[in-house]
Amino acid sequence: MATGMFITLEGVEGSGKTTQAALVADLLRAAGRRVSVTHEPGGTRAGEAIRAIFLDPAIRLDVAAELLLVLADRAQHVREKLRPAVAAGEIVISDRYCDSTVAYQGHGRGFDLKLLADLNRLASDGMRPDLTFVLDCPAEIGLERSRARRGAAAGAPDRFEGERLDFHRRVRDGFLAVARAEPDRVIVIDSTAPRAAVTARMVAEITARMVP
Ligand code: Z5A
Repeated sequence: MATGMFITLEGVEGSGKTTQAALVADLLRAAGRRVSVTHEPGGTRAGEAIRAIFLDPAIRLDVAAELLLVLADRAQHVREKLRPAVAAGEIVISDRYCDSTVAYQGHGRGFDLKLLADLNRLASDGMRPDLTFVLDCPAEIGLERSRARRGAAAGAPDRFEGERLDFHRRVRDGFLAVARAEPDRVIVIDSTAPRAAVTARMVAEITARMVP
């Protein structure tokens, strides 16, 4: 049985994570690997209920409640879905994980980074990604992509789309700080590049680390 692998995609809103998770998964499946794609918040039944509260701009949430919701979601996601799938030999790609908490609740909201490291360890049960891609683009570009997509779907902006630009810039800086601190785990990719070029780089990096 092939050895499982845990890959996370991180980055600002609209940076292309959802797009790339699907493209990369398709290519890996075509190469014969078992791949599942999941996301946070969400990914489990409990997680999708948490996500609905979390993203609803009509529900006022204190920042501490926001933090505890993403952690509760992660605790369920790891134990119900992520760990069993990797143990069964799958390549699991998660659209967001612990680094999003560091970037959004730490660099964005201002929670203490040491506290977040402890809480992330508790929520994740110590499960660390084998590989993380930060899909990096200026916050303005990501937000514009999200707005264009939402415009097409005529939806309302979520809790974070309504935040000021400097919040999203701090979040981007937060992801880049994580990448600088953990260069062996985290690869930064310029996500303003064409989609196919981003996919090709990601698949090459994953393939290079695969245990047959
Ligand atoms: N959050 C948190 O605060 N703390 C946490 O611990 C966690 C999450 C886990 C989840 O929202 C929110 O939760 C998130 C942080 C917070 N909010 N924000 N911001 P979500 O899951 O609904 O949203 P998201 O994760 O930000 O995803 P997104 O808006 O769907 O963006 P994306 O997945 O990165 O991008 P995309 O959907 O793949 O692409 C966006 C558009 O750009 C789309 O039309 C694509 O066709 C286009 N695109 C993609 N790639 C390209 C390239 N290369 N060129 C041109 N256009 C492209």
